[in-house]
Amino acid sequence: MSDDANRLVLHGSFTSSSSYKPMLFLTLGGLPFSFRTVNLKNGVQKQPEHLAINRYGQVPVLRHRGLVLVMSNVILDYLARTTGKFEGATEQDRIHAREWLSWENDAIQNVARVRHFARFRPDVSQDIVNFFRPQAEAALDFVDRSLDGRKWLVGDSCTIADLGCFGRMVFMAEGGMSLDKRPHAKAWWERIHALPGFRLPYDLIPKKDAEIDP
Ligand SMILES: N[C@@H](CCC(=O)N[C@@H](CS)C(=O)NCC(=O)O)C(=O)O
Repeated sequence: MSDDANRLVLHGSFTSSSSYKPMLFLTLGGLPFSFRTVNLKNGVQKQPEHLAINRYGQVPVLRHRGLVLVMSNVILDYLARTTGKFEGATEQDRIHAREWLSWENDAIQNVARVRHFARFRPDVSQDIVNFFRPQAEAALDFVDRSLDGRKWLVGDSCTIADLGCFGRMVFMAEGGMSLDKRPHAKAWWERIHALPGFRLPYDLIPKKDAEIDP
C-alpha cells in the first residue's frame, strides 16, 4: 500500500463542530494528517465531487487506507480502534464510550442546533431556538451530573466520549449557553483545555487545505 493511502485525510470546515471532533482527536493524538477544507457557505458540500464521498452532503469525511468514513462519531470510533488512543481501558469502558457517543448525537445535538440557528440563521424565527434550548440545557445538566466525582466521562482517562461531547459543546457560547452554574462540567471543560496540544476550533481548523505533520 502506498504512503498516500496510509495518510489520514480529513475533509472539514472551520465553523463545524462535527469537523472539530476528529480534528481534536488527531491533534491531541499527535497524528500526521492532511486537511481538506470544504466551504459550507458556498455549498461545496452539495457538489457532486463531495457527494461522492459523503452521500449526506455534509462534513466531516475521513479517508484512510482506501476507506471513506462519514459521521463524526463513526470517525472517532475508527480512530480510537485503529490507533488505540483515547480508547477505553476495558471492553466495558469501550462500550460505554460508544454509548456516550450515541447519546451525544441524540442530546448534545440540541446544543449544536441552538447555536446553529442563533449564529447562522437570523432569517428564521427565533422560536426554533426557544424550542431546542430547554433540551440543550438539559443535556448540559446531564453532563454536569455525570461528572460529579469523576474526571472523565468513562474510566480514568480522556476517551472519545469526552472528545465527542466536548467537541460538539465547544461552540455553545455562540448559542448563549454556558457551564457557569455547572461546576463539574466546568472543571472537565478546563481539564480538556489543559491537555497538551489543545486548541479551540477557530485556532485549530485551517481555512485552507493543509498538511499537518507534528
Ligand atoms: N451527524 C453528523 C452531522 C454532520 C453535520 O451536521 N455537519 C454540518 C457541519 S457541523 C454540515 O456539514 N452542514 C452543512 C450542510 O448540512 O449543508 C456528524 O456527526 O458528522
